[in-house]
Amino acid sequence: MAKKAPTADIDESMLTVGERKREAVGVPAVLNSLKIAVDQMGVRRSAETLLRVNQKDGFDCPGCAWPETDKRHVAEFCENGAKAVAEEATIRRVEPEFFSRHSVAELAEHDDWWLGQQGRLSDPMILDEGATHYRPISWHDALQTVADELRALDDPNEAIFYTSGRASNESAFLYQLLVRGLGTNNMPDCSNMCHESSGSALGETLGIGKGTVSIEDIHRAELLIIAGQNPGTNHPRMLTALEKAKQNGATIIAVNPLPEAGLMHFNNPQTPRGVVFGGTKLADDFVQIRLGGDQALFQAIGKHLLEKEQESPGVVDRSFVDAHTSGFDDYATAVGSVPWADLEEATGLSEDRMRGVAERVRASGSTIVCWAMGLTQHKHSVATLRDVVSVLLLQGNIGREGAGVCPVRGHSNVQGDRTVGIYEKPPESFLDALNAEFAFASPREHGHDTVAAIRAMQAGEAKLFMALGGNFLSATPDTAAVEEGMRRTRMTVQISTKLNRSHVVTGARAVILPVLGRTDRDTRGGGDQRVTVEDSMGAVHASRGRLAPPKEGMLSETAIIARLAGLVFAGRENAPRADWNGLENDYSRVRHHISRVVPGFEDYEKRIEKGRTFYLPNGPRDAREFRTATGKAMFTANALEYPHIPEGRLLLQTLRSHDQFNTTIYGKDDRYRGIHNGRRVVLINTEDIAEAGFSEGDIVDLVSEWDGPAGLEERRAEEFRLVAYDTPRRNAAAYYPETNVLVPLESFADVSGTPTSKAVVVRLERRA
Ligand SMILES: Nc1nc2c(c(=O)[nH]1)N[C@H]1C(S)=C(S)[C@@H](COP(=O)(O)OP(=O)(O)OC[C@H]3O[C@@H](n4cnc5c(=O)[nH]c(N)nc54)[C@H](O)[C@@H]3O)O[C@H]1N2
Ligand SMILES: Nc1nc2c(c(=O)[nH]1)N[C@H]1C(S)=C(S)[C@@H](COP(=O)(O)OP(=O)(O)OC[C@H]3O[C@@H](n4cnc5c(=O)[nH]c(N)nc54)[C@H](O)[C@@H]3O)O[C@H]1N2
Ligand SMILES: [Mo]
Repeated sequence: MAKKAPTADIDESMLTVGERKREAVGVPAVLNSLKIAVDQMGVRRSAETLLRVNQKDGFDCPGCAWPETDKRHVAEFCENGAKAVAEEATIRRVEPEFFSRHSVAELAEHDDWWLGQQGRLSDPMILDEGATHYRPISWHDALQTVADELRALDDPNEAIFYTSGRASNESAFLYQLLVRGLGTNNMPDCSNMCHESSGSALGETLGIGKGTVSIEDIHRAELLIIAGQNPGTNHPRMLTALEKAKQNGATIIAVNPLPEAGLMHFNNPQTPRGVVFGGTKLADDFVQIRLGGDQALFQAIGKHLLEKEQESPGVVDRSFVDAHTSGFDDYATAVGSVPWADLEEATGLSEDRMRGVAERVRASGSTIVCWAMGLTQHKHSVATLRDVVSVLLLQGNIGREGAGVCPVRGHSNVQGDRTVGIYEKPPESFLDALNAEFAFASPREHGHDTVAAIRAMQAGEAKLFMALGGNFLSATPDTAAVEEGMRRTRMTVQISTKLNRSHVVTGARAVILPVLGRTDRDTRGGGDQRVTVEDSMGAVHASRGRLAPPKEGMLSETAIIARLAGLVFAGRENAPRADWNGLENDYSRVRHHISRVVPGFEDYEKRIEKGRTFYLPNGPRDAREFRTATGKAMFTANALEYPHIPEGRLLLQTLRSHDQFNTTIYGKDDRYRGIHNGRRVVLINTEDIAEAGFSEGDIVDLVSEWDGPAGLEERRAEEFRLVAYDTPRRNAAAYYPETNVLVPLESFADVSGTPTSKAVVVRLERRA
């Protein structure tokens, strides 16, 4: 039997701290995810649903963007994938009656866990100006209300259109068409807070803002460096690929301030080897680096390789460097002159230790570097990733088997959304193709990214905020500032599956448009519809849900946007020419448009038939073709940067527990790290606890300090418990989104604008 929704928020006084795990997955994971699934949807629906995840002609897992292998297991089992599915396929419902029982003010007192746990949204709702409660509204009136508000804007740049990475290619493509049809590029997305630094660095140096490896490359690499990533929790299916790589003889180096269980050891529940024989050791070398020290580590590797090349040529792949790269000399001079003492200070590692890592790189014939948020959410992230690229270029590790860059993407279709046009800085070529296809004039002025959007809201310049999924309020930095900004708008619109805090901190008016999710059957125009997604490695495939939708008459994202666009553009000059009604009822017609606008989607419909997957073209991977400013892969010379931690302060990284998907909190445990029944903890080195005059278990406030233009700014997050943990001195960790309130809006990465969620200067204050 499914369990009822909780009636109270997380009670942090129940929190317990147990032992940290030394390995990931295994049978406990299966049991844990089954329990969550059964709580949400009962036994029968759990079995029915979980068997369909990532199967050919089934639905794409709404969890992470890690690719499927061609031979899919029967129920390729992933604990956190199962939780993502259960969260969506829950039988709990949030119906109009729920909203008449709870005022918006009351709902705003709850945390994201409580809100999400209440169940699936099923009816369009509106909050009228001055009203205390949302009330139900018909689909037609809801969409007409939003359309009227959009049509009434004096300037389309007064609206902001956010996208989260679960949106399908079809819905995202229509959404960007709607937005550009209105006349703005104000399209901040979750990517701005996520892999934007990767896109910036890779676009500049390799000419494509994506990874250059396939899943087979991972299996065949001789050396895998996994930096700033916690795959055991966030990409559990990646562990299967790493296991395979190990079996093929690969070496794995994990670079992380924390000894994450999933990096160390993997117990595969799909194999007898995992269940009975204790699994596979993963990391051959765990490099416990200081927060933000990665640029220094990669400069050290480059420096060492170049020194060895001097001693005996052959380390550097000269023919590759000469034929395919630019900037080698400047790079060599730059890393040649960085003092080892600086590299040691930045990383907390000795020169010998770093040379040891570099020797493994030297010995490898094919190297892949994988990374996620630990590398992208720092002030100097773009520079760090340029240095990662340079190290790979030295040995010709781009565009051949078992080698390359692997930014491991987050949301299941975040990469696809960008491919089909969700971007505040669209390339001209994309806009030209869009104009030709739909006979209108796209706006050329770049739009707001996430940080700029928040500033526009604060300044009262943003009148309307619409979100295609996500939880803008809780995912963005500086929660208090965003809250104030959201409240200043005239209308907020959420197209979503579940309640979250962005639905209860609203503009003067607010509209909720509930949508079908990946697992739901979507029947339109007489046929079941499928949508398509692109995984982290540029492979596109279809996804089709089978479950009965939460409520009769509910619409998909694609249908909602098509219908809204029809209303917005009715009788309008300079609007995209499209058969909105036709698109709403047959998504293959959306795909047909995509195939004519976005390169690489030719014969789209055919290539996704029968569960087939196709790879989008990738110049560096396929042909060592680099569309950069120099026409070659670029070495770059970057000044060394790393965070400076003032006396008596800590550097805080904000990360995910094992029981959450971003701001969606599945449960209250972080099993691998030994945290149970609560979330307000700070993981901190024992000696730092002592030095600050505290004891383990003490409750403190975290106060962030930011040297802003108007002097020292402070932000506070209250009541966190100190937990002694194996982390470098003065490097602490705590969960997002509870700590987002501490991240200053002005603290973002150079070039990419990504908030610095992995480097917040804080002090601890005793609770009075
Ligand atoms: N179950 C589950 N799956 C998810 C998500 C989820 O929330 N839950 N989120 C999805 C999304 S959108 C994303 S982007 C990904 C996120 O996947 P991850 O990037 O793995 O997520 P984080 O929890 O932010 O973990 C950051 C990791 O980097 C390390 N780290 C932090 N700072 C540094 C640093 O300066 N240097 C180095 N070398 N390491 C550092 C941390 O110790 C931690 O291990 O996962 C996706 N998949
Ligand atoms: N401090 C700190 N902040 C961070 C990060 C960090 O590491 N530290 N990580 C950043 C990263 S990497 C990311 S990607 C962002 C994530 O930011 P977002 O993508 O904005 O946040 P999510 O929590 O993934 O969004 C969850 C909501 O999406 C809606 N939803 C779920 N499924 C669907 C669907 O199929 N369709 C629609 N329309 N809606 C759906 C539900 O209403 C759910 O509540 O957060 C960023 N913020
Ligand atoms: Mo992300």
